[in-house]
This record gives sequence, C-alpha cells and structure tokens, in this order.
Amino acid sequence: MPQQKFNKARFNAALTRQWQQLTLRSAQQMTPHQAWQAVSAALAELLAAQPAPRPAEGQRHVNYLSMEFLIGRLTGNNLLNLGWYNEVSAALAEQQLDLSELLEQEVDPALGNGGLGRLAACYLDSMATVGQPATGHGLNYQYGLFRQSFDEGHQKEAPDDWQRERYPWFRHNAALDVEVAMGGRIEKQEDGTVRWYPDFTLRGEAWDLPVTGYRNGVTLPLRLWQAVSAQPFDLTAFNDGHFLQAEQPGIEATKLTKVLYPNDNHQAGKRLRLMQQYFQCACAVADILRRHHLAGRSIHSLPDFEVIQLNDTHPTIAIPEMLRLLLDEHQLSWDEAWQITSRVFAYTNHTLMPEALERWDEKLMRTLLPRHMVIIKEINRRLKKQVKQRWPDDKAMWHKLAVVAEGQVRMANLCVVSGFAVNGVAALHSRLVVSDLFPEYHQLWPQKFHNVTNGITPRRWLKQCNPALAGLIDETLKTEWASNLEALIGLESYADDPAFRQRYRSIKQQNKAQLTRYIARHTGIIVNPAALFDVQIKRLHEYKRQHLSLLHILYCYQKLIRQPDDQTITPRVFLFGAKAAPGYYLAKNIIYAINRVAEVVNNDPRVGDRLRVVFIPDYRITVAEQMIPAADLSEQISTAGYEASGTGNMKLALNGALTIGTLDGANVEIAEQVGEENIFIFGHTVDEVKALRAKGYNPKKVRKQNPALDELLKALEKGKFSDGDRHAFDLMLDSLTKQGDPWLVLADFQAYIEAQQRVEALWRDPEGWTRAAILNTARTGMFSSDRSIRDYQQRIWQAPR
Ligand code: 26V
Repeated sequence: MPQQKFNKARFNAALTRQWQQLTLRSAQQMTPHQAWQAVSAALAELLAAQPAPRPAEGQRHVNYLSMEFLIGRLTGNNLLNLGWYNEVSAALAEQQLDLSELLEQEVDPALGNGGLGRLAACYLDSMATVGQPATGHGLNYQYGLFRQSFDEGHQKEAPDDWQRERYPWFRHNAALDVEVAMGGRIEKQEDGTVRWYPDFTLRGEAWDLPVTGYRNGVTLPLRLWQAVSAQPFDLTAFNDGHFLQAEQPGIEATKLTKVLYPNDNHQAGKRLRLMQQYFQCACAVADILRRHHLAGRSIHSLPDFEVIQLNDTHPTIAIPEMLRLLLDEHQLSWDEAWQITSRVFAYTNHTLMPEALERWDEKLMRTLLPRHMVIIKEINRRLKKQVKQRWPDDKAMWHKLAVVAEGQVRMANLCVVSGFAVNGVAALHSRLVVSDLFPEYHQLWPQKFHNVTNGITPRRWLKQCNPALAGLIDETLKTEWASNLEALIGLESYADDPAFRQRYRSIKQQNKAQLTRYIARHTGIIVNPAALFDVQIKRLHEYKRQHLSLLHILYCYQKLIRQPDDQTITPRVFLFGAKAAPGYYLAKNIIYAINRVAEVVNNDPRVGDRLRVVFIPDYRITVAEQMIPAADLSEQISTAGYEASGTGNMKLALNGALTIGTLDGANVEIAEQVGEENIFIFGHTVDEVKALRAKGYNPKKVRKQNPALDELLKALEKGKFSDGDRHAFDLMLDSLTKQGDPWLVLADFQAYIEAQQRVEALWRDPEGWTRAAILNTARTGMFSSDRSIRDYQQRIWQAPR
C-alpha cells in the first residue's frame, strides 16, 4: 500500500477544531499538555482514513490475544512510522508550537508488566510493517502498572491514573459493543442443547488505538476492551501487599477493567483476574465471529480465515468460549466444533517457572463460568480416552497429561491439547518447553511444537530512541535498514575503520551525557559520563539475579577502599531500573539493599567519582528509551534455564552495549550472532545447573571456600550498609544462605567476577571495545521483530492446507 502523504491543510483544520473545542482563541493559548493532546487527536483523525491491509491468498487474519500491551508513547512513534515528523514539526512551528517539547508531555500507557507485554507491542508494530492483517485484542485498564518511587530506599507504589485526562489516540468504536455474561447455572434442554442462565451481564466497549506500519500506509487496530464502569475504584487500599484490595467477593462486575494485575511470573488465582480473562476472551471471540459472518462466510471456513494467537495462557478461556458459541449458538456437533476450534488456536509459552503456570480452581471456574467448565471437562474426558489407548494402564502418564486434575484446571495443558501449535520464544527455551514442560505431549503430537525466537522493533528501539546512531547508519549504509535490519551486517567492515569508530564512540558519549543529565534531574545523583555505564533493566525477580550484581558492586567498592590509589580501577556507574511486584517482599528487599548500598557508596569521599550506584525510579518504556542508547554493558545474568528469551538483551546489543550474561534464553543466540569474542559469557549452563542441584548444592560450602564472597556477605549481615541494622536485608540474605540459594547466586559469583574482569580488560582498550560494540550493532539484525513475525507466518499462521 502506498504511504499516505501528509496533508497540511487537513492537519491544520483538524488541529484548529481541537483548540476551538477547548474554547481557546488560538493554538498558542494551549498548555504544552493540551498541545500534545490536540496534535495527537488531529493526527488520529487523519489516520482514521488509513485502511487495514487485506489478506493475501491463503493468508489468515491474525488475532493477537494478550492481557498486556506495553505500547509506550505513541505520538512520536506514529510520526516516525508515517514519515511525517519534519512536516508536522514545520506546520507546528508556523503556529509557534514546538513539536519535540510537546512530545515530552505524553503519558506512557503502561498496560503491561514487562517482557510479555512489550513483545506484544513490538509484534503489532511488525505485523503492520510487514503488512500482516491483524487485530490486537487486550484490555483497556483504567490504571496501568503502578508508579514507583523510593521512600528511604523502599519501593512505594502509587496508582497510574494514565487516563485522567483524555487519551487522544483512542477511538471508541461503538458499533462493536459486546454483551458478556457470567455466573449462574446451566440447564439441558429437551432437544439436547444446553442453556446458560447467567447471573449478570456486562457490556464491553471497543477502544481502538491505531498501530502504524513503517512507511507503508498500513494501520492495524489495537482493540482494548473496556467493561463499562459504574462504581469508582477504591484507591485507599493501594499499598504494599494489599495493592489489589479491590478484590472482594462482592465486587461489582463493572470494576473489571479498572486495574492491571502487577504480578509477573506469579499466579495468585484471584476471582477478579479470572473475570478479566473471560471478559477479554468473550469480547475478542465475539468480535472475530462477527467479522467472519459479516464477510458472508460459513462458520466451517473459520480456520481458513482466522488464527488466534494466545500470548501465554492468560487468554486461554477463549478456547472453551469458542466451543460454547459453536455448540450452543451455532448448534454444531462436538466433532464439528472441535474441528474448527482446534485449527484456530496457537499458543506461545513465555515462562517455565512453575509458579507462573496458570491453574484455576475448578470450583471457582464452575461458579463463574458453569458452561465453560462443562466443556473443559468434556475436552478432558475425550483426551483421557486417547491417552488410555496410547498408554493403557499408565496412571502416571494420565496424571501428567490431564487438563483437569486435583480440582484444578491447567491452562497450559488446555492450550496444548486444543491448539494446533505451541511455541517457545528462543531456541533454548523452545527445547526446554519440549524436554521439561511437555515431554508427554510432544510424544503425542510432535508436529505441534515450534520455536520462534523473539524480536524487537528497530523503529522504536533504534531509529526513534537513538537518532544519532540511526543517522550514522543511514549515512554509512545508504539503505533502508529500519525495515530490513539484516542490512546492518554492512557495518561489519567499518568496525576496523578508525574514523568510523571515532564517530560511533562519540555518539555513545553524547547519549551518555544526555542520560547523565536525566539522572541528575530525576535522582540528584551526579555521575561521571566517562565511566563505564553498567545497565541492568528488567522486572525485579530472584531468577534475574539483580542481587548477583549487587555482590559485584560490593566487590568493586571493597577493592577501591582497599586500594584507593590504584589507577587501574575501572570507573563504573551501575544503573538499575526495575519494579517489584507489590506483594513480592524478597524482590522489594533486593531493591532496598541496592538503594542502601548506593547511599553508602555514592557518599563515600574515598570513592570520588569512580563508582556510582543509581536505581532510577519508575522504570518504564520511556525510561528504557533513555537508558538503552547510553549503555556500555548489558547485564543478562539470569540463572540458566529461567529467562525464556529476554528482549532487553536484544535492544541493548543493537544499540552497542556489550553483554555480560549466562547461556540463557536468547543470550545463546546473541552470542552465536556477535561472536564469542564480542560478548562476556559466564556461569553454570542449563545442564550444569541441573547437575549441581541433583548432586546437592550447598551455598554455605561455596561461601566458606571463597573468602572474598564471605567478607561481602558479612558486611551486609553486620549492618555495614544499613546503619548497624543487622536485619535490614534478612529476606535476601536468608535466601542466599539459609534457604539454599535457589537461584545459584553464590555458585555463579566467582565466574561472574572473572567475567567482569574480562570486561574491564577490554574497556581499557577503547578501540577494541568500540570495535566489539560496532560488531554487536552490525550482527544483531536477526533480532528484528519483523523476522519473528515472518517466522510466525511461515511456521504457524499459514492457513491449513
Ligand atoms: C505471568 C503471570 C502469571 C500469572 C499472573 C499474572 C502474570 C502476568 C504476567 C506473566 C508473564 C510472565 C511471563 C513473561 O513475561 N515472560 C517473559 O516473556 C518475554 C517475552 O517472551 C521473555 O523475553 C522473557 O524472558 C520472559 O520472562
């Protein structure tokens, strides 16, 4: 499709209507925030005219179902994708409005927790860019992920009321309203059909955001469903572990889409959450079927035209919902309904962590969704027959494969059984999905299992966030790399060009200077922009091991105190960005420990400007966009086998940060791409982790045998970083010592320190370092989410033959 040209007259007319609606007399009377709203609303109006792409022959429409879409700011991104930035900037300048200034006013829609939500946003961007017809289906949470601040080092949460003022990109599509029912009972009719008499129904409204493709005239809808709300949300309960006090048995259904659950990798099993899941699925499935019927197609051809990609198990209830509609509304037989359903659904797994694998109490499910529970039982019954045929008298086998067992519904099993495809998100992870999570299912249906390595959109994560580097690449390659990221390989030969290296290095330096100013503004901490910027940005979780980093910081600090005149010590700025789930006290204790250590290190006069520790508060997409272009070192140090992929690792490498990391998730593939001399790999591998645990891992022994480590732990235990309080870090320290160090932090400590020494050795050679950084940019083209989407197209989304 041709890119729509910017129409200045139409834009100006739309903009004028905006400030007139505010009863102002000129554009200049708008506050900067109003100006952002007005410009965005005007652009949204122009964009409403852009058509969605039509599916090619044999191409299915993708329905990407996700409870989370972490889209970040839209206005600047849409301008970049449309290629209208300069023209809009000029049009605004004529009215004395400064585009870059008003873009800073934009709120950051935080409708997600972390990697899974951001991936969904990158994938929409890429589907639009490669022209894949698609709709994103999510929830329009009135409150996004909590805002984080620190109070004497402790994380504090506050509600993120991001829609307090009108969000200008939304378009309410009133024609798409859906009724959603819940609760009640079911009755079998005389004719054999089943009728559901629900307790209550509510209305779902479709709020659409436009997702623009990169300069191709395509716009896709991100459809965020909202439960129409009557009652306001109780914000007084918004604190620590009681963050979601709204969750009481009698809660009104209309509070449903008030707030995003702030857990990441931990299922709490709450009723309101199940209601959210069902609400989203019911809206999405109704919408998909409505579109199918509107096109005048038979229900039997649904799998030829539609595919539903489940972003983890959170939207799994879409499966029994589809079956329910086919059985009860369309009156199909079970076999017909199953034929259709099982060719429509595909499932992506994003974690192997047992506590994140969703299971719902059968009783709860029956109370809320009586009809769906019966359908799930029927799936289970038929599966059992199949399993018994293949493995007669093997009770253990059935126990593993069951969808309903021990009073619980296992959502991942439901997905594997009812879908036609299952994929992991990095090569290693996909292997583990087969070997550790679903080996029995793999025996039954090997053809269902796939890998699609994650990716990131190069538009937001290079062109937009790092304009200086993007400019250098433009000038050097003279080709459109932003929609063909593999073209970056052309930079390889420049790694040995001293002039190019100089320019590349000076761009990194500029970005670091900019981040230095941001840090000063937001934390008051002054950092040395010439120091090595060591960056760890991701959700706070034990398996991600921010506390391993903390031990290294202490190691550096001790060394500096002991050898104050050692000029070879590498000046470092340790930068963290991370939110902890409000009820995850151990994670919060790690944040607290980092902040207390920071306080001591940053204020020790012996340190000078050689070490700084900065925990940047309220990490979110907009902050990531500042930090990533300024990073020298990317910390990807999870316990091997637990980080399904990681995507921050890709963003950082693309922007020329070198990775220090374990052989986990996509780090493995990053290492293959950039070459082992351009990455710092350390630590136990997946097999070594398993072997160590099998033989009985004893962290106390590790500690005893490593005096340096012992000393660091002692310093923490004795209150040296907490004003003598010996219990300040109990949660973290007990886990490392008394509770057996489940994430092998101590086991990897020595290898990590040694890897950090290799980092410092290369850092002392700026030419060598820059060379490696350039090679990281040049060789990470495969991590474009455009490539991931093409993989999905080829491996999973092709219409059934
Ligand atoms: C899980 C759960 C569990 C139930 C309660 C609510 C909730 C909310 C979010 C999640 C998501 C956890 C899974 C996740 O975010 N995985 C991350 O997915 C990224 C994209 O594939 C991947 O790069 C990360 O390695 C992986 O941790």
